[in-house]
Amino acid sequence: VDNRIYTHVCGKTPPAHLRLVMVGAQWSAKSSAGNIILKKDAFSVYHRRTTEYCEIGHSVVAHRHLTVVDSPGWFYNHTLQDTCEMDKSEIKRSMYLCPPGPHAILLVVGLSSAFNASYQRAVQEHMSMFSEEVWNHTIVLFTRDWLKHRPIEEYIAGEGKALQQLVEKCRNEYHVLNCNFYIHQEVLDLFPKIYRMVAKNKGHYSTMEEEWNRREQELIDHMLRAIALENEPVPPHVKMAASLDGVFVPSSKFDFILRNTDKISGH
Ligand SMILES: Nc1nc2c(ncn2[C@@H]2O[C@H](COP(=O)(O)OP(=O)(O)O)[C@@H](O)[C@H]2O)c(=O)[nH]1
Ligand SMILES: [Mg+2]
Repeated sequence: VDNRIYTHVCGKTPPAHLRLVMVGAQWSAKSSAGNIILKKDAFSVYHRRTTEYCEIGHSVVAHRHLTVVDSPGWFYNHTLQDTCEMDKSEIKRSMYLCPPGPHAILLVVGLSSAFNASYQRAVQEHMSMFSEEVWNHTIVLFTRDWLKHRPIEEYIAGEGKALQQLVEKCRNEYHVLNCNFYIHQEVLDLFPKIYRMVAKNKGHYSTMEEEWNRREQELIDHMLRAIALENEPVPPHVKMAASLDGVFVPSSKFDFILRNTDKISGH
């Protein structure tokens, strides 16, 4: 069924090997969700400690090769400035660990914590470390077992504006995964959503593009700085050279040639 959806939208065969990156706040169950998707304990899950470094897990699920990159998260209500440089660079690195870029970024949101304005700001600010294009490749992955039998749509509607805006930013692409115990169908149901998104995007998220955008921005900033400096009135710090009009410069190579053209040309 996934293949048919993909071929219908894209006109190509779907990728046989899927690359996914888990991002999100600490304790949102990124590592647990990664393990559930891979159907093995690829990433360590501790009660007292959260992930510090990116890790890569591979497996074959329902005849698909999967590569999942797990990343450290940010503290749920920290601004980007609050997050330490090491965590920031690890989070950024996650996208580069599955070259040439992930088919889907799973933005993990735990259902047990209230998604308020500061949680939203933390998500926005940390996601801004990637290029804006990242949002077109992101699916919100709701984890934890709080939902019981309540439909997720009801939860999203009831949770308030912040969560609704986040889901809208991800083009209403979301999925619920229980990380407390393995439900095969929940994992299987994630794949058509990923394939549909990849088909719509006509490909995966490209870290090459991210790199180019970053360099382009750097160049623009550099030029803007140069223009700003140029417009500043600077007092001349070098004396203007005196004009040499009418002065004979004996060492000039051109002068020598001019004076000897008849000899050179053989006249
Ligand atoms: N009750 C409950 N606990 C969970 C669930 N998923 C993960 N946890 C626990 O939450 C903690 C953090 O999970 P982890 O996957 O390491 O989160 P991460 O920091 O986002 O990677 C661990 O102690 C897990 O055992 C869940 O669905 N229900
Ligand atoms: Mg983790």
